[in-house]
Amino acid sequence: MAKDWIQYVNKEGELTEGKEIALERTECLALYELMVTCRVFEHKATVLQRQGFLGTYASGLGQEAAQVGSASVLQKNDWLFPYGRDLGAAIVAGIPIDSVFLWLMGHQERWLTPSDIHVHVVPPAVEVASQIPHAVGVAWSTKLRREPQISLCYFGDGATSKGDFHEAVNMAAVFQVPVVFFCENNQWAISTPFARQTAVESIADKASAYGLPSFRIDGNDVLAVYQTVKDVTEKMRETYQPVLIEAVTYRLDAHTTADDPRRYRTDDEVDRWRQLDPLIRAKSYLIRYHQWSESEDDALINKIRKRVDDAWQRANDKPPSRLASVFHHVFYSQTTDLKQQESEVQQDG
Ligand SMILES: Cc1ncc(C[n+]2csc(CCOP(=O)(O)OP(=O)(O)O)c2C)c(N)n1
Ligand SMILES: [Mg+2]
Repeated sequence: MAKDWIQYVNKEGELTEGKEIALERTECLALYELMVTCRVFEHKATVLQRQGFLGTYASGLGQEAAQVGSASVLQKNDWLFPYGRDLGAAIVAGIPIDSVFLWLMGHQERWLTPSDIHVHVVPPAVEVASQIPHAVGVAWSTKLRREPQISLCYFGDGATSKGDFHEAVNMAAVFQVPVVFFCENNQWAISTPFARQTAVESIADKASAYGLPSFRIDGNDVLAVYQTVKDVTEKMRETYQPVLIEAVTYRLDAHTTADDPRRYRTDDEVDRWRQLDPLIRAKSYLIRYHQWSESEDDALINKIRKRVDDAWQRANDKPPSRLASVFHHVFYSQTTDLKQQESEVQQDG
């Protein structure tokens, strides 16, 4: 039997029985505004990819509550390890939206050195699960330096089948290093459904094999995600105890813009999850408990659309990225081979 899950707000936007929400109206609205920002960004990035401006794009549509609720908890100098679908989380952690667009167009520099960032956000991992050992290494070093920072490491359900996941979680548990292992269980790993990914009913159940505490949360309920990650990280800053969190959510869009999900999943299934859309739920909660109105909602969406459009304009005004830059930032000091390859690319123009 899968572990019980934590839910604060049900799909109708009603408070779950026995739960209390400590957040004021302005704090709830701030989370909602971030979710709307992620949603608008997802739409814009998908359209821009279709128009040929961006490379292949992996949409986080439907996963906004999981990303916003968790990344919002981070504090100055904490570390965030996103995977390729977590651009929303990176924006929440402070990466400027124009830098995210630039990254999608092959620029790396602005991601690595944005001026106004307060959380360390490493570039998103495209190699499945490769970021999980990195997060453990960083967290171990912060612990050895007796710093209070924590690392928040995202990965998908598919990543939990990789050796990197098992090695990293085991080491974190043995050395007690402060990582939140945050699994966005979106039910699919490209065309592999959750039931073919693992024989356990819940990713959270895997934690007991390593001696870790774990939580299974409704990943489409931003308040449940926020509160759980907040409680866990407050303790972790003192105890260094790593934790595994499974946020149960759904990938509403295709795996990437190069995928056709109708080949492997039914419209009925997608429609069922659309009813659980995290933005609809957060909006219903605000209407029900905080007098939020449709006109305020429209105004917010228009404001965010303009913000995202302006960010795109700034990104698109930059000169195109240089192919030779792919050889930079691979190693701290460039290897002889890479130097050679870079000079060959430059000679070819
Ligand atoms: C090491 C590695 N193997 C295979 C791939 C191809 N690949 C890209 S995403 C993906 C599935 C990932 O599924 P999951 O971890 O559930 O994340 P999701 O894409 O569902 O968010 C695979 C197999 C890859 N990028 N890296
Ligand atoms: Mg997945």
